[in-house]
Amino acid sequence: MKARRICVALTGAGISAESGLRTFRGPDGLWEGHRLEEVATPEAWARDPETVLRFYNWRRAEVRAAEPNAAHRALVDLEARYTVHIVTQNIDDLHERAGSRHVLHLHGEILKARSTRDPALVIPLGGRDIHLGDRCPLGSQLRPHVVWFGEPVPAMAEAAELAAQADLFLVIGTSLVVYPAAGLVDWVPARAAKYWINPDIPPQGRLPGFHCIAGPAGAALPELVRRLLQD
Ligand code: BJW
Repeated sequence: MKARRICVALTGAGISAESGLRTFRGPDGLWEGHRLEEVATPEAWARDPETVLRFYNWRRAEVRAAEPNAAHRALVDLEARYTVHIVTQNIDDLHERAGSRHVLHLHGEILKARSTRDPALVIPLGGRDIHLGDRCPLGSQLRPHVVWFGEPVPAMAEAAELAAQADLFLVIGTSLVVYPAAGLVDWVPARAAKYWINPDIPPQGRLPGFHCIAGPAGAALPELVRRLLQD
C-alpha cells in the first residue's frame, strides 16, 4: 500500500485572527499600551510577575471565548488525503478544538501552567487562571506554559524533523519574524509543494519556491484545500 503523503502546516497568529484573537504585530497588537516584549520576557516576569499574569489571564479568557474558524477546519478536512502535522506558534487550542489530530505547540499552551522550579512539571489549568501565590506541588510559583523571548524552544527539533519529511508544506498567518520558528522553512525538502497564505505578502515574496496566496486564511485555505483534495 502507498504511504500517505505528509502535510506540515506552520501556523501563526493570523490563522486565529478571524476567530477574534489579535495578532502580535498588527496595528492593534498592543495590550494596555505595553509592547509584547514588555510582557513576554523572563525579565518582565522577574520585574513584575503580577502584570505578566494579568496579561495572560486576559489572553486566556479571550481564547476560551473564541471558536475555531474555517481555516482551522480546512486543515482537519485535509486529513482525508494527508497525514497533517500542525506546527503552531499559537498558544491557543483552536486547532485541537477544530479536530486536528497532530498539533505541536512551538511556543507553549496558554491553558496550561508550569512550575518555575521544574519546567517539566506542566499542569492543565481547566477553567482556572494563575495568580501570585498559586504554587506547583514542589512549592514554587506557577507561571504560564509559554515560551518567552530569550527562552529556548524545546519542540523545535521535533518540528524540524517533521518539516524535513513534508510532501506539502503550508505557511499560514505568520509574519515569519520570530526565530527559530521562521527558520523551519529551510528544513523543507525542495521536492515538496509549498504555499504561503497571508493577506500581506510582501510584493517581492520572501520565500523561494513558495506559491504565495494573498488573502485571509478563512477564505484562502478552504479554497486551497478543496483544490488539493481534488488533484
Ligand atoms: C493573517 C490574517 C488572516 C493577519 N489570515 N494571515 C535580537 C534580539 C533579541 C532576540 C533575538 C534577536 N534576534 C533573534 C532573536 C531571538 C528571538 C527572535 O526571534 N526575536 C525576533 C523578534 C527578532 N527568538 C527567541 O527569543 C526564541 N528563543 C530563542 O531564540 O532561544 C534561543 C535559546 C537557546 C538556548 C537557550 C536559551 C535561548 C523564543 C521566541 C518566543 C516567541 N514567543 C512569542 C510569545 C509566546 C507567548 C504568547 O503568545 O504570549 O510567540 S512572541 C510572538 O511572536 C508569539 C508568536 O508565536 C510569535 C510569532 O508571531 P506570529 O504568529 O508570526 O504573529 P504576527 O503578529 O507577527 O504575524 C501575524 C501575521 O498574520 C501577519 O503577517 C498578518 O499579515 C497575518 N494575518 N490576519 C492569514 N486573516
